[in-house]
Amino acid sequence: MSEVTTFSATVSATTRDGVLVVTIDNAPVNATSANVRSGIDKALAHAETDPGIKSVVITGAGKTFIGGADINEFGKPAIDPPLPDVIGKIEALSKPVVAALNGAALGGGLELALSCHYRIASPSAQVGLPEVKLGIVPGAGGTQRLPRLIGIPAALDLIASGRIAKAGEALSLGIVDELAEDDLTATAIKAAQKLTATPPRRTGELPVAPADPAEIEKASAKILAKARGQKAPAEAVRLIASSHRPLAEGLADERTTFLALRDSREAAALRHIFFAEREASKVAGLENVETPPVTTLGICGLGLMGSGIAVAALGAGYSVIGLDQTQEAAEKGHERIIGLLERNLASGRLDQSGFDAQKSRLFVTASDADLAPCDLVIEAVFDDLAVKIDLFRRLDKVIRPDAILATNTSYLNPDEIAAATAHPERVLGLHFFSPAHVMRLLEVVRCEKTAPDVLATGLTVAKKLKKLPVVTGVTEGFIGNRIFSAYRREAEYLLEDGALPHEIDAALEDYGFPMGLFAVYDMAGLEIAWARRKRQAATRDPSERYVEIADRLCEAGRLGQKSGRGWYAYPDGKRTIDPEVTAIIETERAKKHITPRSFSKDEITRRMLQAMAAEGETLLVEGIAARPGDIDLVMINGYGFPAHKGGPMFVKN
Ligand code: T1G
Repeated sequence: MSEVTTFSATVSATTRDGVLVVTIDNAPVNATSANVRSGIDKALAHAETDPGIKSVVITGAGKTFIGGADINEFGKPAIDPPLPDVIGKIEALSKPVVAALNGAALGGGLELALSCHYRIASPSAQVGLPEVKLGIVPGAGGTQRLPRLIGIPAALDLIASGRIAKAGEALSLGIVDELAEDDLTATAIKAAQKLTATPPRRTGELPVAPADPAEIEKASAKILAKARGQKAPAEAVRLIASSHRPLAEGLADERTTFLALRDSREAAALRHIFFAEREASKVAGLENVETPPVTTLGICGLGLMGSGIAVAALGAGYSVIGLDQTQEAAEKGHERIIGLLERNLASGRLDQSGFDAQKSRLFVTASDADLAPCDLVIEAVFDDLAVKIDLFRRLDKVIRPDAILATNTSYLNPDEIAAATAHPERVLGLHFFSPAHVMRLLEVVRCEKTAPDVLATGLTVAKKLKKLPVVTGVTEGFIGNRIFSAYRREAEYLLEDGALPHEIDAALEDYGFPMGLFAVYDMAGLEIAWARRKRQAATRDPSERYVEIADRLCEAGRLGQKSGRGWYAYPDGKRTIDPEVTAIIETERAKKHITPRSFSKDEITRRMLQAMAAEGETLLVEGIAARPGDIDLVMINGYGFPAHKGGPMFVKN
């Protein structure tokens, strides 16, 4: 093996038996930053001219092949060589080039691999073109080369969804040619040597297999329906469906489209979310905090929320001890959890061995003492302060002094719960969103006395549960429900001022919410908010505008969809505008001598967004939320705010 040749700070190579093995080492994910592109460019020139080099292998250092183009470079002056040029030179090289996928090959990373003449993957490798999740399309040949390898329908599925495929699927699709069970580089060198006997197979020269227009039409329609107004998926569909064009023409169209989308507000919003998700779990002061190992979770209350948490915990590899009030209730909870696991088995999300392993890690009981082995206990019992305090007092006597107590309360004050325990420093909030085994968002509540290692452990457990943790301080409703209350209030002001529920819902749905606020309200039920409003009545600030319309609906028994009537009527389950509700709204307006006026969709949307952003600003000033991006993540992942808009705080700027 020759000595190492350095082509740039992030690209080096050795020559082994006539094969130039090029390694990209650009932490943290080997993104194709300018330095990587220039290094590969120089390595290719060297390979082309050095007669001792017969073929080339390109691989990555660490656990990622190439995580994509460097997103940090977007919006900055372009630095040559552009990635498509480097990729074109790989494909055009007169000597065979083999991609050795040592890990994730995503975005520009997969596009670079597609331009190689052969692709070998380690079993841990993953491939994907997730650009649409950033509001863009692949910009370096993905929409043109992938269909040439795997056909239009399969390319539509991967690119328009942005999903990641594991090595096995990549092999079966034809994205990779071979899996290397061991020593990826040695296998790649052998393949590179063998390929010198035949002319390089250039992906760009392959024909696109003919596809049934009806099948393409059907797939495209499904993608556009799901895109809910986003531009990138539609453009991806157009580029892929027309990939039978001459390569140069398709590449030019793709590049123009990519550049236009990259500079769009929608792409800026999605990049904001991408980085916000990674910032959210970086909490000042926790950088070097040691977190104890957590292997066994206790879950108290095995109802809808508790069983969802249990399924998420079992899926993450934890052992779960479930506690309920009686053995019968515990058994019912066990059945509920197993039922959810069986659904995962039936859907293929879980295989039989996975199901058996998860089932074997579940134990339920009605005896507090059985929670003694738990490293962390999450309570998801009835949202009543006395009930939670009593439970935590009992658990104080049972669990180890270093074990952690987490409350899942939505509206109670976790500081009051913590204050009732012997060790308030070990208490924090873990506010899951229902269904807890599906919803990514997890508000990690930093109570007044929560110790740093306890908070850090909560974040570690959240990530292992595959949740999106966002730290919040203690306030009624934490971040999400505080903002939800503010925009519900604004919607009710709009009702009094002249708008109707279906007009407000239509404006929100046009903006990109999957469902309007009043439709969501009816689905969740009006009684919880009503009980809270009644609880707050005595201490409500008389100078604050209070809208009584929702109270009138509840007093009339209109508690939402499950009672057949709420903000809407539900004859045979279909949501319909109800003149009775309009009459109630008009009566309330008259009582306050309000002359109703009409509102445009834009005005409704603007007022709702402003109400969210204003409450968000307050949460930042109060120190409840650490960053605007955290607030955006909560509203997108917990309340349906359209991700491609970036969140209420992003929109505001
Ligand atoms: N550019 C710049 N930084 C990136 C990056 C990227 N593509 N991907 C990750 N990072 C940073 C991230 O911000 C974090 O930084 C650190 O790396 C670790 O990330 C031409 C134009 C690769 C699966 O969309 O999916 O190619 O917080 O926590 O869990 O058509 O990162 O440490 O300071 O996610 O091990 C397309 C995005 C780009 C893939 C690794 N590619 N990345 O997961 O680490 S557009 C993507 C990921 C493109 C072409 C187009 C994941 C990962 P910090 P992490 P991880």
